[in-house]
Amino acid sequence: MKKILYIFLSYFVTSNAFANQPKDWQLGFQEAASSTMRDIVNFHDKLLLPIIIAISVFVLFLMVYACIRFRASANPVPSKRTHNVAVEVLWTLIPCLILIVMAVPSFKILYSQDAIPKADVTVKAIGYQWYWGYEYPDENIIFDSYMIEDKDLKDNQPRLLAVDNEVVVPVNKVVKVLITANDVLHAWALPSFGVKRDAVPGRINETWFKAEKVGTYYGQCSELCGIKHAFMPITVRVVSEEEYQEWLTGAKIKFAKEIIEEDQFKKLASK
Ligand SMILES: [Cu+2]
Repeated sequence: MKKILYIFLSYFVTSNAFANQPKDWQLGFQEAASSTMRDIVNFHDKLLLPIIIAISVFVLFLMVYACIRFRASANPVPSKRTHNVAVEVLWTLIPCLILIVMAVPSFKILYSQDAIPKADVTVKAIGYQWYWGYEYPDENIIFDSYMIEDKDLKDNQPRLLAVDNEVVVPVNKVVKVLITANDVLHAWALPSFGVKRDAVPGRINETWFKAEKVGTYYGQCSELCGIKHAFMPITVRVVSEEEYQEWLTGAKIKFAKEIIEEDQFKKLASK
């Protein structure tokens, strides 16, 4: 009972430390944290759901009507009619129109996900069996990101979603994500940013997001990739620009890809 009450309350009480992750008994999407995801949620809630409900109600009405109106007891001599041109034209044209109405906004969202604006930060995500590796190609940073085992979880870390090294990105900046894999197919997916792309060995896919709220966001590998598929989560921490710069300074030392002499680094950066 206490648990049910807690779940119920969690829908209305938002905590200060914003974290977007699946909730128990969740219905619908996670809260949107990017314009792309907001478009997807609006498309689903305001267009797809009304169409689905209207079609379901209409079909149910037709079935009930046919059961009652054409029941055997009321129709001792059954009708032999097989064709009705008007009805046949209508039930071909109306579904076509419905599909067109759905296709236009859906393509618009799809193309907006594909056209990547000028990136402020580039992150490369590489899928491995069974963890994610990350690279910041412009910053000489490389690290691996493993799930935290149950026994090592801290209080505020969600089970099966928290990782040891999180991806850190600045808020309100365009982050371009290059996605690939090293062994089998994986998929890099973050529901609250509306991001999901396959990680294919030998090929680089790309997508982007612009996080609008500071917080921690959780996603998972979304392509069945082997026995520990469920244990390679994705954690992205969105921070302010200052915090990001602070993190970069530390990460460049901790996760340095190559040891680069300072003057050499300056030369590379000026190119
Ligand atoms: Cu995977």
